[in-house]
Amino acid sequence: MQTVILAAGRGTRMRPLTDRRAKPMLPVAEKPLVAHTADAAIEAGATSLTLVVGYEADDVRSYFGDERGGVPVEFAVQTEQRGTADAVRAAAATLDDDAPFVVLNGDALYDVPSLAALYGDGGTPAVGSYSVTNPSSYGVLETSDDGYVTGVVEKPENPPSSLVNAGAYVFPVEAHGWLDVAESDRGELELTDVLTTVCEQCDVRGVAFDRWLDVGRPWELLEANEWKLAELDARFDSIRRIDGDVSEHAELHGTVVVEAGAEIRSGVVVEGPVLVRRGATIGPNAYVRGHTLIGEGAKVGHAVEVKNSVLMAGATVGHLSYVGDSILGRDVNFGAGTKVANLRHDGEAVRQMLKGKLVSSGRRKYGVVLGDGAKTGINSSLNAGVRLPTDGTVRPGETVLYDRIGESEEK
Ligand code: TTP
Repeated sequence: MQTVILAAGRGTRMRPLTDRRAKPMLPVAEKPLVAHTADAAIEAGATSLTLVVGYEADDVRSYFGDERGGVPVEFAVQTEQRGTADAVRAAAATLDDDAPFVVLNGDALYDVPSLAALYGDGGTPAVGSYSVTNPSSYGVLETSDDGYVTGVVEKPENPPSSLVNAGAYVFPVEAHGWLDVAESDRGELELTDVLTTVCEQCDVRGVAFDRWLDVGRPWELLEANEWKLAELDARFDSIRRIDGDVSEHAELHGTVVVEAGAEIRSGVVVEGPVLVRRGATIGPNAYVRGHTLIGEGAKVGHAVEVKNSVLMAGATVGHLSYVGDSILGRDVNFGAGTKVANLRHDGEAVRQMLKGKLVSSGRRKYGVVLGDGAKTGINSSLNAGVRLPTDGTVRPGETVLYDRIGESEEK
Protein backbone atom coordinates (compact mmCIF):
# COMPACT_ATOMS: atom_id res chain seq x y z
CA MET A 1 0.00 0.00 0.00
CA GLN A 2 1.19 3.55 -0.72
CA THR A 3 2.62 5.05 2.45
CA VAL A 4 3.20 8.60 3.63
CA ILE A 5 5.79 9.21 6.35
CA LEU A 6 5.63 12.55 8.13
CA ALA A 7 9.09 13.98 8.63
CA ALA A 8 8.71 17.74 8.27
CA GLY A 9 8.31 18.79 11.93
CA ARG A 10 10.58 21.25 13.72
CA GLY A 11 11.12 18.92 16.69
CA THR A 12 11.21 21.75 19.21
CA ARG A 13 10.90 19.45 22.23
CA MET A 14 14.06 17.72 21.09
CA ARG A 15 16.15 20.91 21.24
CA PRO A 16 19.14 21.36 21.19
CA LEU A 17 19.57 18.10 19.23
CA THR A 18 17.32 19.43 16.45
CA ASP A 19 19.01 22.83 16.12
CA ARG A 20 20.85 21.59 13.04
CA ARG A 21 19.04 18.43 11.98
CA ALA A 22 15.55 17.11 11.48
CA LYS A 23 14.34 14.97 14.39
CA PRO A 24 13.74 11.94 12.14
CA MET A 25 17.47 12.01 11.24
CA LEU A 26 18.63 11.51 14.84
CA PRO A 27 20.77 8.38 15.16
CA VAL A 28 19.17 5.20 16.41
CA ALA A 29 21.68 2.34 16.36
CA GLU A 30 23.02 1.99 12.79
CA LYS A 31 20.62 4.36 10.97
CA PRO A 32 18.45 7.44 11.41
CA LEU A 33 15.19 7.14 13.35
CA VAL A 34 13.01 7.55 10.24
CA ALA A 35 14.93 4.81 8.41
CA HIS A 36 13.72 2.34 11.04
CA THR A 37 10.16 3.55 10.41
CA ALA A 38 10.56 3.30 6.64
CA ASP A 39 12.18 -0.15 6.74
CA ALA A 40 9.50 -1.53 9.07
CA ALA A 41 6.84 -0.13 6.72
CA ILE A 42 8.48 -1.76 3.68
CA GLU A 43 8.70 -5.10 5.48
CA ALA A 44 5.06 -4.77 6.53
CA GLY A 45 3.73 -4.05 3.04
CA ALA A 46 4.48 -0.49 1.86
CA THR A 47 4.69 -0.43 -1.94
CA SER A 48 5.79 3.21 -2.25
CA LEU A 49 6.98 5.83 0.20
CA THR A 50 6.30 9.54 0.24
CA LEU A 51 8.40 11.34 2.80
CA VAL A 52 6.99 14.71 3.78
CA VAL A 53 9.94 16.96 4.48
CA GLY A 54 10.30 20.58 5.53
CA TYR A 55 12.54 21.51 8.44
CA GLU A 56 16.18 20.57 7.57
CA ALA A 57 14.87 18.62 4.56
CA ASP A 58 18.15 18.19 2.67
CA ASP A 59 19.57 15.55 5.01
CA VAL A 60 16.42 13.43 4.71
CA ARG A 61 16.44 13.70 0.92
CA SER A 62 20.08 12.83 0.50
CA TYR A 63 19.89 9.94 2.95
CA PHE A 64 16.98 8.25 1.14
CA GLY A 65 17.47 9.08 -2.53
CA ASP A 66 14.74 7.76 -4.83
CA GLU A 67 14.55 4.11 -3.77
CA ARG A 68 14.76 2.06 -0.60
CA GLY A 69 14.45 -1.71 -0.18
CA GLY A 70 13.08 -2.05 -3.72
CA VAL A 71 10.35 0.52 -3.09
CA PRO A 72 10.19 3.92 -4.86
CA VAL A 73 10.68 6.96 -2.64
CA GLU A 74 9.25 10.41 -3.36
CA PHE A 75 9.44 13.62 -1.37
CA ALA A 76 6.72 16.16 -0.72
CA VAL A 77 7.69 19.52 0.70
CA GLN A 78 5.67 21.13 3.46
CA THR A 79 6.97 24.66 3.37
CA GLU A 80 5.49 25.78 6.68
CA GLN A 81 4.97 23.35 9.58
CA ARG A 82 1.24 23.96 9.98
CA GLY A 83 0.35 20.53 11.36
CA THR A 84 0.08 16.87 10.48
CA ALA A 85 -3.09 17.15 8.33
CA ASP A 86 -1.36 19.87 6.32
CA ALA A 87 1.66 17.58 5.96
CA VAL A 88 -0.49 14.80 4.48
CA ARG A 89 -2.14 17.34 2.17
CA ALA A 90 1.33 18.25 0.94
CA ALA A 91 1.82 14.58 0.01
CA ALA A 92 -1.50 14.23 -1.85
CA ALA A 93 -0.07 14.96 -5.30
CA THR A 94 2.29 11.97 -4.99
CA LEU A 95 -0.55 9.56 -4.15
CA ASP A 96 -2.80 7.53 -6.38
CA ASP A 97 -6.16 9.09 -5.52
CA ASP A 98 -8.25 5.98 -6.14
CA ALA A 99 -6.50 3.80 -3.55
CA PRO A 100 -6.30 3.81 0.25
CA PHE A 101 -3.08 5.03 1.82
CA VAL A 102 -1.12 4.56 5.01
CA VAL A 103 0.24 7.45 7.10
CA LEU A 104 2.99 6.97 9.69
CA ASN A 105 4.78 9.40 11.96
CA GLY A 106 8.43 9.60 10.99
CA ASP A 107 9.51 10.10 14.57
CA ALA A 108 8.07 6.86 15.96
CA LEU A 109 9.39 3.32 16.15
CA TYR A 110 7.02 0.51 15.25
CA ASP A 111 7.54 -3.25 15.32
CA VAL A 112 7.05 -5.08 12.01
CA PRO A 113 4.32 -7.58 13.07
CA SER A 114 2.16 -4.73 14.40
CA LEU A 115 2.56 -2.72 11.20
CA ALA A 116 1.88 -5.87 9.16
CA ALA A 117 -1.44 -6.22 11.00
CA LEU A 118 -2.24 -2.59 10.08
CA TYR A 119 -1.41 -3.15 6.40
CA GLY A 120 -2.86 -6.65 6.37
CA ASP A 121 -6.57 -6.21 5.86
CA GLY A 122 -6.73 -5.13 2.22
CA GLY A 123 -6.73 -1.41 2.92
CA THR A 124 -9.74 -1.21 5.22
CA PRO A 125 -9.62 1.92 7.41
CA ALA A 126 -7.58 1.37 10.55
CA VAL A 127 -5.62 3.09 13.28
CA GLY A 128 -2.77 1.66 15.34
CA SER A 129 -3.35 1.67 19.09
CA TYR A 130 -1.00 1.12 21.97
CA SER A 131 -1.91 0.41 25.57
CA VAL A 132 -0.27 2.69 28.15
CA THR A 133 -0.61 3.27 31.89
CA ASN A 134 -0.82 7.08 31.56
CA PRO A 135 -3.28 7.67 28.67
CA SER A 136 -4.03 11.26 29.78
CA SER A 137 -0.74 12.38 28.21
CA TYR A 138 -1.76 11.16 24.73
CA GLY A 139 -4.53 11.10 22.14
CA VAL A 140 -6.85 8.41 23.52
CA LEU A 141 -9.02 6.23 21.28
CA GLU A 142 -12.73 5.72 21.93
CA THR A 143 -14.00 2.29 20.92
CA SER A 144 -17.42 0.74 20.38
CA ASP A 145 -18.58 -2.55 21.93
CA ASP A 146 -17.87 -4.35 18.68
CA GLY A 147 -14.25 -3.19 18.76
CA TYR A 148 -14.27 -0.37 16.18
CA VAL A 149 -12.62 2.97 16.89
CA THR A 150 -15.27 5.68 17.11
CA GLY A 151 -13.15 8.72 17.90
CA VAL A 152 -10.06 10.19 19.50
CA VAL A 153 -9.79 12.63 22.41
CA GLU A 154 -6.61 14.60 23.03
CA LYS A 155 -5.08 14.39 26.51
CA PRO A 156 -8.38 13.77 28.37
CA GLU A 157 -8.60 14.10 32.15
CA ASN A 158 -10.80 11.00 32.24
CA PRO A 159 -9.51 8.77 29.47
CA PRO A 160 -12.18 6.57 27.83
CA SER A 161 -9.63 3.74 27.41
CA SER A 162 -5.97 2.95 27.93
CA LEU A 163 -5.47 2.75 24.16
CA VAL A 164 -3.60 5.65 22.65
CA ASN A 165 -3.22 6.75 19.05
CA ALA A 166 0.09 5.38 17.75
CA GLY A 167 0.20 7.75 14.76
CA ALA A 168 -0.29 4.96 12.21
CA TYR A 169 -3.35 5.00 9.96
CA VAL A 170 -4.91 3.34 6.93
CA PHE A 171 -7.07 6.02 5.32
CA PRO A 172 -9.75 5.20 2.72
CA VAL A 173 -9.82 6.78 -0.77
CA GLU A 174 -12.48 9.26 0.43
CA ALA A 175 -10.03 10.73 2.99
CA HIS A 176 -8.40 12.68 0.14
CA GLY A 177 -11.48 14.89 0.37
CA TRP A 178 -11.35 15.21 4.17
CA LEU A 179 -7.84 16.64 4.56
CA ASP A 180 -8.97 20.27 4.76
CA VAL A 181 -9.57 20.63 8.49
CA ALA A 182 -10.03 23.73 10.63
CA GLU A 183 -7.23 25.00 12.85
CA SER A 184 -7.22 23.35 16.27
CA ASP A 185 -7.07 25.19 19.60
CA ARG A 186 -3.29 24.97 19.50
CA GLY A 187 -3.27 26.54 16.04
CA GLU A 188 -2.43 23.45 13.97
CA LEU A 189 -4.14 21.48 11.21
CA GLU A 190 -4.32 18.10 12.90
CA LEU A 191 -4.50 14.64 11.39
CA THR A 192 -6.60 13.49 14.35
CA ASP A 193 -9.38 15.71 12.96
CA VAL A 194 -9.16 13.77 9.70
CA LEU A 195 -9.31 10.55 11.74
CA THR A 196 -12.48 11.84 13.45
CA THR A 197 -14.18 12.21 10.05
CA VAL A 198 -12.97 8.75 8.98
CA CYS A 199 -14.47 7.32 12.21
CA GLU A 200 -17.78 9.10 11.52
CA GLN A 201 -17.98 7.84 7.93
CA CYS A 202 -16.42 4.36 8.08
CA ASP A 203 -15.84 1.35 10.31
CA VAL A 204 -12.30 1.89 11.58
CA ARG A 205 -10.34 -1.09 12.89
CA GLY A 206 -8.26 -0.53 16.00
CA VAL A 207 -5.07 -2.51 15.50
CA ALA A 208 -3.43 -3.23 18.85
CA PHE A 209 0.32 -2.69 18.51
CA ASP A 210 2.71 -4.84 20.54
CA ARG A 211 5.36 -2.18 20.59
CA TRP A 212 5.52 1.51 19.78
CA LEU A 213 7.70 4.40 20.84
CA ASP A 214 7.03 8.04 20.14
CA VAL A 215 10.39 9.81 20.00
CA GLY A 216 9.59 13.42 20.79
CA ARG A 217 11.68 14.24 23.85
CA PRO A 218 15.42 13.75 24.37
CA TRP A 219 15.21 10.81 26.77
CA GLU A 220 13.03 9.01 24.21
CA LEU A 221 16.06 8.99 21.91
CA LEU A 222 17.82 6.94 24.61
CA GLU A 223 14.78 4.63 24.75
CA ALA A 224 14.82 4.28 20.95
CA ASN A 225 18.47 3.28 21.08
CA GLU A 226 17.81 0.89 23.96
CA TRP A 227 15.21 -0.83 21.76
CA LYS A 228 17.19 -0.99 18.53
CA LEU A 229 20.58 -1.78 20.10
CA ALA A 230 18.96 -4.70 21.94
CA GLU A 231 17.99 -6.08 18.51
CA LEU A 232 21.43 -5.55 16.93
CA ASP A 233 22.23 -9.27 16.94
CA ALA A 234 19.16 -9.98 14.79
CA ARG A 235 19.92 -7.20 12.31
CA PHE A 236 23.61 -8.11 12.03
CA ASP A 237 22.97 -11.91 12.17
CA SER A 238 25.53 -12.27 14.94
CA ILE A 239 26.15 -11.24 18.52
CA ARG A 240 29.74 -10.44 17.58
CA ARG A 241 30.24 -8.73 14.25
CA ILE A 242 33.77 -7.37 14.18
CA ASP A 243 34.82 -5.60 10.99
CA GLY A 244 37.14 -3.13 12.73
CA ASP A 245 40.37 -3.63 14.74
CA VAL A 246 40.00 -5.07 18.22
CA SER A 247 43.09 -5.51 20.41
CA GLU A 248 43.67 -9.02 21.69
CA HIS A 249 43.89 -7.36 25.11
CA ALA A 250 40.32 -6.02 24.95
CA GLU A 251 37.34 -7.94 26.32
CA LEU A 252 33.97 -7.99 24.56
CA HIS A 253 30.85 -9.37 26.23
CA GLY A 254 27.31 -9.68 24.89
CA THR A 255 26.30 -8.24 21.52
CA VAL A 256 29.03 -5.98 20.19
CA VAL A 257 29.26 -4.72 16.63
CA VAL A 258 32.46 -2.95 15.55
CA GLU A 259 32.22 -1.45 12.08
CA ALA A 260 35.10 -1.40 9.60
CA GLY A 261 37.57 1.37 10.37
CA ALA A 262 36.73 1.45 14.09
CA GLU A 263 39.35 0.54 16.69
CA ILE A 264 39.14 -0.93 20.17
CA ARG A 265 42.46 -0.67 21.96
CA SER A 266 44.17 -2.59 24.74
CA GLY A 267 42.56 -2.84 28.17
CA VAL A 268 39.06 -1.92 27.00
CA VAL A 269 36.02 -3.78 28.35
CA VAL A 270 32.82 -3.58 26.31
CA GLU A 271 29.54 -4.99 27.62
CA GLY A 272 26.94 -5.08 24.87
CA PRO A 273 24.70 -4.27 23.34
CA VAL A 274 27.10 -1.72 21.93
CA LEU A 275 27.55 -0.47 18.37
CA VAL A 276 30.88 1.13 17.50
CA ARG A 277 30.54 2.93 14.19
CA ARG A 278 33.19 3.37 11.54
CA GLY A 279 36.17 5.55 12.41
CA ALA A 280 35.43 5.51 16.15
CA THR A 281 38.20 4.68 18.65
CA ILE A 282 37.85 3.33 22.18
CA GLY A 283 40.64 3.12 24.75
CA PRO A 284 43.13 2.25 25.88
CA ASN A 285 41.66 1.20 29.23
CA ALA A 286 38.05 2.32 28.81
CA TYR A 287 34.80 0.71 29.98
CA VAL A 288 31.79 0.88 27.64
CA ARG A 289 28.56 -0.56 28.99
CA GLY A 290 25.29 -1.67 27.48
CA HIS A 291 22.94 0.19 25.18
CA THR A 292 25.60 2.54 23.95
CA LEU A 293 26.04 3.92 20.46
CA ILE A 294 29.52 5.23 19.68
CA GLY A 295 29.00 7.31 16.53
CA GLU A 296 31.19 7.63 13.46
CA GLY A 297 34.63 8.99 14.32
CA ALA A 298 33.74 9.42 18.01
CA LYS A 299 36.53 8.93 20.58
CA VAL A 300 36.36 7.38 24.03
CA GLY A 301 39.79 7.63 25.64
CA HIS A 302 41.79 6.40 28.59
CA ALA A 303 39.99 5.72 31.88
CA VAL A 304 36.58 6.75 30.57
CA GLU A 305 33.34 4.95 31.45
CA VAL A 306 30.35 5.30 29.14
CA LYS A 307 27.02 3.67 29.86
CA ASN A 308 23.63 3.65 28.12
CA SER A 309 24.48 6.68 26.03
CA VAL A 310 24.50 8.04 22.52
CA LEU A 311 27.70 9.70 21.31
CA MET A 312 27.02 11.26 17.95
CA ALA A 313 29.60 11.44 15.18
CA GLY A 314 32.88 13.08 16.19
CA ALA A 315 32.04 13.37 19.91
CA THR A 316 35.20 13.11 22.03
CA VAL A 317 35.45 12.00 25.64
CA GLY A 318 39.22 11.91 25.92
CA HIS A 319 40.26 11.04 29.45
CA LEU A 320 39.12 10.31 32.99
CA SER A 321 35.40 10.96 32.46
CA TYR A 322 32.06 9.35 33.27
CA VAL A 323 29.12 9.54 30.84
CA GLY A 324 25.90 7.82 31.91
CA ASP A 325 22.43 7.79 30.29
CA SER A 326 23.34 10.81 28.20
CA ILE A 327 23.25 12.14 24.65
CA LEU A 328 26.30 13.95 23.31
CA GLY A 329 25.69 15.77 20.04
CA ARG A 330 28.00 15.81 17.05
CA ASP A 331 31.57 16.99 17.82
CA VAL A 332 30.94 17.51 21.55
CA ASN A 333 34.21 17.65 23.46
CA PHE A 334 34.58 16.63 27.08
CA GLY A 335 37.55 18.13 28.95
CA ALA A 336 39.57 15.64 31.02
CA GLY A 337 37.79 14.65 34.20
CA THR A 338 34.29 15.83 33.17
CA LYS A 339 31.68 13.84 35.09
CA VAL A 340 27.96 13.43 34.46
CA ALA A 341 25.45 12.86 37.26
CA ASN A 342 22.62 10.52 36.25
CA LEU A 343 20.78 9.85 39.52
CA ARG A 344 19.02 12.06 42.07
CA HIS A 345 19.77 11.59 45.78
CA ASP A 346 16.05 11.11 46.45
CA GLY A 347 15.82 8.40 43.76
CA GLU A 348 12.96 10.27 42.01
CA ALA A 349 12.77 10.38 38.21
CA VAL A 350 15.17 12.94 36.75
CA ARG A 351 13.44 16.02 35.37
CA GLN A 352 14.38 18.12 32.39
CA MET A 353 13.38 21.54 31.13
CA LEU A 354 11.21 21.39 28.01
CA LYS A 355 9.83 24.57 26.49
CA GLY A 356 10.19 26.46 29.76
CA LYS A 357 8.76 23.79 32.08
CA LEU A 358 10.38 21.07 34.19
CA VAL A 359 9.09 17.72 32.96
CA SER A 360 9.66 14.28 34.47
CA SER A 361 11.61 11.98 32.21
CA GLY A 362 10.13 9.00 34.06
CA ARG A 363 13.71 7.72 34.31
CA ARG A 364 15.52 7.16 37.59
CA LYS A 365 18.78 7.18 35.64
CA TYR A 366 19.12 10.05 33.22
CA GLY A 367 22.16 12.18 32.53
CA VAL A 368 22.67 15.14 30.21
CA VAL A 369 21.88 16.28 26.68
CA LEU A 370 24.55 18.31 24.89
CA GLY A 371 23.98 20.16 21.65
CA ASP A 372 26.40 19.73 18.74
CA GLY A 373 29.82 21.24 19.34
CA ALA A 374 29.36 21.83 23.09
CA LYS A 375 32.62 21.79 25.09
CA THR A 376 33.28 21.21 28.77
CA GLY A 377 36.37 22.40 30.67
CA ILE A 378 38.53 20.03 32.70
CA ASN A 379 37.05 18.66 35.91
CA SER A 380 33.61 20.05 35.24
CA SER A 381 30.48 18.39 36.61
CA LEU A 382 27.13 18.25 34.84
CA ASN A 383 24.03 17.65 36.93
CA ALA A 384 21.37 15.08 35.97
CA GLY A 385 18.86 16.46 33.43
CA VAL A 386 20.99 19.42 32.32
CA ARG A 387 21.00 20.46 28.65
CA LEU A 388 23.81 22.49 27.11
CA PRO A 389 23.13 24.50 23.93
CA THR A 390 24.72 23.90 20.56
CA ASP A 391 28.34 25.18 20.75
CA GLY A 392 27.84 25.93 24.47
CA THR A 393 30.86 25.92 26.79
CA VAL A 394 31.47 25.06 30.43
CA ARG A 395 34.47 26.55 32.29
CA PRO A 396 37.16 24.38 33.91
CA GLY A 397 36.07 23.13 37.33
CA GLU A 398 32.53 24.44 36.83
CA THR A 399 29.51 22.62 38.23
CA VAL A 400 26.46 22.99 35.98
CA LEU A 401 23.43 22.49 38.18
CA TYR A 402 20.72 23.91 35.92
CA ASP A 403 19.63 23.75 32.30
CA ARG A 404 21.48 26.11 29.98
CA ILE A 405 19.04 26.33 27.06
CA GLY A 406 17.64 29.85 26.75
CA GLU A 407 14.02 30.60 25.86
CA SER A 408 14.91 31.75 22.34
CA GLU A 409 16.69 28.44 21.70
CA GLU A 410 13.50 26.51 22.53
CA LYS A 411 11.55 27.93 19.59
P1 TTP B 1 5.02 16.36 16.39
O1 TTP B 1 5.89 15.48 17.23
O2 TTP B 1 3.68 16.71 16.89
O3 TTP B 1 5.78 17.69 16.00
P2 TTP B 1 7.32 17.94 15.83
O4 TTP B 1 8.00 16.77 15.23
O5 TTP B 1 7.51 19.21 15.08
O6 TTP B 1 7.88 18.09 17.31
P3 TTP B 1 7.64 19.23 18.43
O7 TTP B 1 6.21 19.12 18.87
O8 TTP B 1 8.60 18.86 19.49
O9 TTP B 1 7.97 20.58 17.81
O10 TTP B 1 4.83 15.69 14.94
C1 TTP B 1 4.43 14.36 14.73
C2 TTP B 1 4.99 13.93 13.39
O11 TTP B 1 4.48 14.74 12.33
C3 TTP B 1 6.48 14.06 13.30
O12 TTP B 1 6.97 12.98 12.57
C4 TTP B 1 6.69 15.36 12.55
C5 TTP B 1 5.50 15.44 11.64
N1 TTP B 1 5.02 16.79 11.35
C6 TTP B 1 5.04 17.23 10.04
O13 TTP B 1 5.49 16.52 9.12
N2 TTP B 1 4.55 18.48 9.77
C7 TTP B 1 4.05 19.29 10.74
O14 TTP B 1 3.61 20.40 10.43
C8 TTP B 1 4.05 18.81 12.10
C9 TTP B 1 3.51 19.66 13.21
C10 TTP B 1 4.54 17.55 12.35
